[in-house]
Amino acid sequence: MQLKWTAVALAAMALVACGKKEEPAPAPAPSAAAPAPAGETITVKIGHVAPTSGPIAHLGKDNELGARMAIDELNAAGFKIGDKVAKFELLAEDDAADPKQGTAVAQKLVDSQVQGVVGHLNSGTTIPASKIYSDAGVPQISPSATNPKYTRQGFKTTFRVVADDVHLGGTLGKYAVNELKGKSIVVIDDRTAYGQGVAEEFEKAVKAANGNIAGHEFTTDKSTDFNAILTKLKAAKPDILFYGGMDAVAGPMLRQAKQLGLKVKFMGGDGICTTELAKLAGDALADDQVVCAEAGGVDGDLKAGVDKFKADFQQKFNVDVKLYAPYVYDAVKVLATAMQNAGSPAPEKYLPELAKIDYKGITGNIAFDEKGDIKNGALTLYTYKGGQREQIAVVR
Ligand code: ABU
Repeated sequence: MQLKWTAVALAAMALVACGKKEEPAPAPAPSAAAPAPAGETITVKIGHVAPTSGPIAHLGKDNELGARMAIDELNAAGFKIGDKVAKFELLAEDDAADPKQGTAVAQKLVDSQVQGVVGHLNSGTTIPASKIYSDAGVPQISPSATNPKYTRQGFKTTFRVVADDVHLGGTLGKYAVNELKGKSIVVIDDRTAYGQGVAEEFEKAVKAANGNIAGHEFTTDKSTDFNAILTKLKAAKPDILFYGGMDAVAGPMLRQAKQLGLKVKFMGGDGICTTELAKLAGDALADDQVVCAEAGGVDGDLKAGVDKFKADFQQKFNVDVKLYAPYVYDAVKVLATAMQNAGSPAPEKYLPELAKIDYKGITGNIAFDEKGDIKNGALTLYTYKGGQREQIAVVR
């Protein structure tokens, strides 16, 4: 024993002799799974990603404010996980709807040790980012990315609280043929994961209903001049034009279609189905001209809850809900509830609870199938009258 002590003392003296200070043992790395001491709060970091810059920044901000609303409510309510009060922190990132920036901010959130992520907004960013979250074991709920591939990669961490493009494009394709009685249907898509995907599903459904696709042209999510492709499609004498893309492009496209004398019903998925479309299209948006679908649906008794959310949102942020803020709000609450059910915010502890969640949100009942997709997802078909979005029907 004496010999051992002497050896340690000699080693320390040797360190001093060569000018090195003996370092204290390093503190253990902070772990999301480490329990907080009794009586203290625990901090829970939730990441959120959406494009808060660029052409669809208005939609990215809408999503981010939905997350902010939920986080503020959870903190104000003293939401408990186990016997600790949880203090939720929102780590909000901008991916500019760009896949590369999407993966960069996903890695940043993982490095910041977020315990869950809500986002991203776009399919083109959500899909590549999901690999990063999956590799890190961080649960991710997308409130708006609708490309089916997102939940079909075999990842255990991917969830979605809205319907996908198979449902959206399929329903709209059938509607174009069976309800709108389209005879010459043309398509434009923006070549993004979302725009291309939803347009393909629309086309498939039109053909399955024995409808006629008379042309398909392409643009990008940043284009502003559509005269060449609209002129080409005009030759097919279309009665319906379906656009696979977002409202920031659909608005100017409607204006240019009007200038060219192209009289068509204008259809699109959730990306165009925003309260902003009327502003972006201006007087080119005729009553009943647009038919689009939101990838969620609220009707009956649930409507009062969403209406209250929209009024509270307006009052808190002085801006109207544009599209998916209620779904983002629910997604954050779903993460918190799964953590509460597990008694822990540690991803590996609450992930099994998330997979079997049965949560009554303002947007409806949220439970996931084996892929992580919402069970019994709804769609809401809308048109616009007097510049206001008006519901046609909720369909399942
Ligand atoms: N679902 C429409 C907008 C987001 C996306 O899927 O890219």
